[in-house]
Amino acid sequence: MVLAGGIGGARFLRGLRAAAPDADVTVVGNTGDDIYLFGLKVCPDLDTVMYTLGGGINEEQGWGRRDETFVVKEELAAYGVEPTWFGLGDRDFATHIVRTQMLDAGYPLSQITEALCDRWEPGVRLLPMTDDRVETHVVVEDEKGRRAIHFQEWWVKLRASLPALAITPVGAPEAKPAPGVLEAVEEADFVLFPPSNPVVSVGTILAVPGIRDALLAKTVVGVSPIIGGAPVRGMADACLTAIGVETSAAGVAGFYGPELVNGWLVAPEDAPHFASPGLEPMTVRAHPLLMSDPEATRALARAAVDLALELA
Ligand code: GDP
Ligand code: FO1
Ligand code: CA
Repeated sequence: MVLAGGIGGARFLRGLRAAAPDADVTVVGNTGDDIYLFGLKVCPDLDTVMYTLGGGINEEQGWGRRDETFVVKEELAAYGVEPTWFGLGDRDFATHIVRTQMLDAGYPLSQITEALCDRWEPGVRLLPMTDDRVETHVVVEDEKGRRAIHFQEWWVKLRASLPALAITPVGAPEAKPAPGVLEAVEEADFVLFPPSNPVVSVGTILAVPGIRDALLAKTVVGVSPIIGGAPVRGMADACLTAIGVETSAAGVAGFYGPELVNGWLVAPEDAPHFASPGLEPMTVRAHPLLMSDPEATRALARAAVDLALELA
């Protein structure tokens, strides 16, 4: 089993599929990034996993569809309809229309995700963390005062230019794990945390009551999303700063804690910084962490599996 955010999670999963082609992999996806736009339910992280594993992703961008056009977006902008800062493409729109239609017809997100995956055949079982509505909000402050905005507004529109005073997965405390999530944890031989954002991807999944507790009984191996004190891409450092965690492989390891994460893969240059006590009995192992090409990504996933098999 794997807990996944968007790009980091999806790329790792592609490596895992290559490293263990015969394994039954269940993916629990983050839905805290979800947002209603133009009346449509958009699930960026679920879609990033689905499109990446299904061969439909825009590889350079890491999110959205390849061969995308933006006619509908331009037409909406011509009507003056907000928001204009979120890049929904024409092909992507179809996914959100199908999803919203099914939600309106009463289907839970877990069943809708399964139906969408019938087309994309990602080769894993993709489950949303919950069928309940969870939205990550970020508290910011500027000349207009202090207010909470949607995570996507902070991330995509503001590019995290205002410091996050707080990051809250609204609705998570009342949410229930989606059907099959806790059962899949129980049945899993081990659990992998890909190099996803520890705060707004993996951290949000862990905020759904029951999931973290279920994982405590499991062998968990994580891959650091931080190499040499910086996120590989994106602005994960702004999220870590908001919750008072140092942007380092050790900082993220401490955030998860040794009671949850049993094995931790770090970049070779970060390994010397793990002499620090406090993380015992976590097993820390060095491995190149850049998912720069399919082979490096496969080797990274294999190293995570091997460590998990050793510790399980
Ligand atoms: P998002 O939802 O699209 O932001 O994607 P995730 O939450 O799944 O992953 C984002 C994280 O992936 C960022 O913190 C990056 O630092 C990390 N990341 C991206 N590419 C790589 C890589 O090649 N290696 C490692 N170790 N981390 C990566
Ligand atoms: N990220 C951006 O930085 N700009 C966008 O316009 C944008 C559009 C978008 C549309 C669909 C989708 O599934 C994802 C999209 N993303 C976009 C990525 C995504 O919303 C964020 O990078 C992640 O959720 C951050 O974790
Ligand atoms: Ca995300």
